[in-house]
Amino acid sequence: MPEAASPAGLHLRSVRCTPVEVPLRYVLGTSAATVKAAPLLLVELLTEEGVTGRSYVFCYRRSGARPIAALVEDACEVVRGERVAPVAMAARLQRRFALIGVTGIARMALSAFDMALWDALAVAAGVPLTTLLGGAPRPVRAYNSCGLGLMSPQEAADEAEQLLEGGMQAVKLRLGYATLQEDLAVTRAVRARLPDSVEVMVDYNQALSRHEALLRGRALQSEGVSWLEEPIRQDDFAGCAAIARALHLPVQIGENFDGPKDLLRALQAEACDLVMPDVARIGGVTGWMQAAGVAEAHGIPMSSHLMPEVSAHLLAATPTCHWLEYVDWTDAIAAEPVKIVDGCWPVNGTPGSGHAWDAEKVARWRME
Ligand code: SMN
Ligand code: MG
Repeated sequence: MPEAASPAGLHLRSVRCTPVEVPLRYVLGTSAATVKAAPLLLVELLTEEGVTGRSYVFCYRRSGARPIAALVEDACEVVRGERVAPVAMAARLQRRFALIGVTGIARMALSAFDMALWDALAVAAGVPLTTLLGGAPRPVRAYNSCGLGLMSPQEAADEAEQLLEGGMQAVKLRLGYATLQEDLAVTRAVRARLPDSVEVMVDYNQALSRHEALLRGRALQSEGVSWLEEPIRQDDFAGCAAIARALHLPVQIGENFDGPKDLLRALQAEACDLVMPDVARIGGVTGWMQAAGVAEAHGIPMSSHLMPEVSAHLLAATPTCHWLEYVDWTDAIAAEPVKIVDGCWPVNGTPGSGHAWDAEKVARWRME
């Protein structure tokens, strides 16, 4: 790789997509589906100047990887040969993809493409992505979101304790058992096992009706939990607003926001107290920074969803930075797995957005 390729002088040559399915150290049983292995799509953008831009997205299901790859390749064709300019390219691509609709996996593909463009710019400039965005490299506070799926109170308490390694100061518990009593039993078992200083977030993955969410939210708010995540259908902003008004426990949503416009609509509806966009659904780095401006304008704390590598860089440049969601999923393919230190993800001076994969490990977990 040439040392000091000017970021202004990068031109897009081609893209290579590699689907992998990485094993999880902790199985993640949510109320919607159980994740035992994580299908990821790795994206590498090659430039005429020899700089490679990297990104990846979590595909949720094995079947997601191929169609997302096809859409990334399609996006690359649209702007191939042009000067790398993610904001301008995002506008062009959104226009070109308007007929299929920039939503769902098309949104994920354009987000992956955007993240790789920004990575290339940061690598070429020889700076960490956060620096390119006006942030300062620094440790970002993280909560451990590995594991703690639906399981018995005893198992959950044991697992919660293991998740404190690396000095983690917060964990996230999945709820949405058949009854409130079961939700309470697991929450109490976890809360009782952890030091008071450790925060416990709870996530329903949209399991509840509005009525049930009010009942369970009222019960949970005296149980020492820090936020109530996606209690009901993610797009029912009026329902979320009613719940947020009724509870002093903060309501957290955002992993299903489709672009910055959804974050704006949610905040205009006063649907939540906290937001946590997913970089692959909010529109990549470009969409995230636009969303961060909207969150800042509303005074709403902003956290991330999965994909901690790039998210850490983004949070370090987010005015209302709250929590990084930590998962260890890419340890299986990383040249060097990231180590959490004192509960923080280290964003250091390494150029780019934190993607260095080991070719042999990638080959081992490649999905055919
Ligand atoms: C979640 C969603 C999808 C896959 C894994 C985990 C969860 C979270 O909602 O917020 O981490
Ligand atoms: Mg969630």
